[in-house]
Amino acid sequence: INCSFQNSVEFSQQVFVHTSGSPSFSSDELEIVEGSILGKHYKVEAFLGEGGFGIVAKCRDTTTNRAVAIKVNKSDPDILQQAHVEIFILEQLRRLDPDAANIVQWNGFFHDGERVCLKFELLDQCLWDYIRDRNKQGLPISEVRPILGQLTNALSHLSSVGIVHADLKPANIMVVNRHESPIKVKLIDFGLACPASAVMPGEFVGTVGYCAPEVMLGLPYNEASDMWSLGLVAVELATGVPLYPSENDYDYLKFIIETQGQPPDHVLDSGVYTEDYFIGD
Ligand code: PIT
Repeated sequence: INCSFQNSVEFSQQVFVHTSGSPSFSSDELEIVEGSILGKHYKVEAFLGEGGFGIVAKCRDTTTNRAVAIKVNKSDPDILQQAHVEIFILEQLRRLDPDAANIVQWNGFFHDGERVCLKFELLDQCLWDYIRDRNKQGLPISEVRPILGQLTNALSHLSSVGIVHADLKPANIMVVNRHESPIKVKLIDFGLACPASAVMPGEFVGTVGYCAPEVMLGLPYNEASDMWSLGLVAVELATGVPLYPSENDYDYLKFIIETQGQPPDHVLDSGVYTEDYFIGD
């Protein structure tokens, strides 16, 4: 397995393009509406999220009357291939207990016509919405601490099975039940995840404002890059606003260098994209 196909879904060459930091909803392209039946017995009740891949819908399993979250992938061949790699990653994660590891529980997949649908446990609200609902004031330390403890636990479990999440951000962290105390969170969206052993420097799509500088520069990366993203999530939880709010990858890298200094020359020299950011010698 290599993760290089991920760029090819939306971008034909080296372009650092990003998934959105915040979710929005629609299903026009997939022709799914409330009341649609997916597979044999999943009735769509609401839309939970959207991305280049397709949508995530809240569905009712009409055989058990249970509510589930279903990720419906578009039938586009590149997205289909991406869905198969995601299934490969989710199968690796089956070695972990999802509750003990603070990762979403995956309950297999089915086909809806040509579309691949992934079934997940239903969770409550992403941290992006959770912070927004508190007027972007930041969460009390009594909540920040347990959330970060659970996320470091999630990263430690991912590392134990050699998986890099590669898109850690508030939109990909879900609160299990916002009315429950203490608060419990789980990691979602392994659509960009990759075995650390199969990382291809320079072939990566992440989110501007959260991804590690080595990833942007096209240097080798590993599980440590998720820890960089977690640091940014930590600041955002505590303050309510992103540490490096940036419109584009150039401004983001500039922010990092202004606050943390420039990477040493020998590091920059081995970056696939160094020339895109640093002009001259
Ligand atoms: C939601 C609500 C929910 C679960 C999810 C999203 C799960 C999303 C997800 C997406 C992936 C993946 C794992 C989980 O690999 O209850 O809005 O691509």
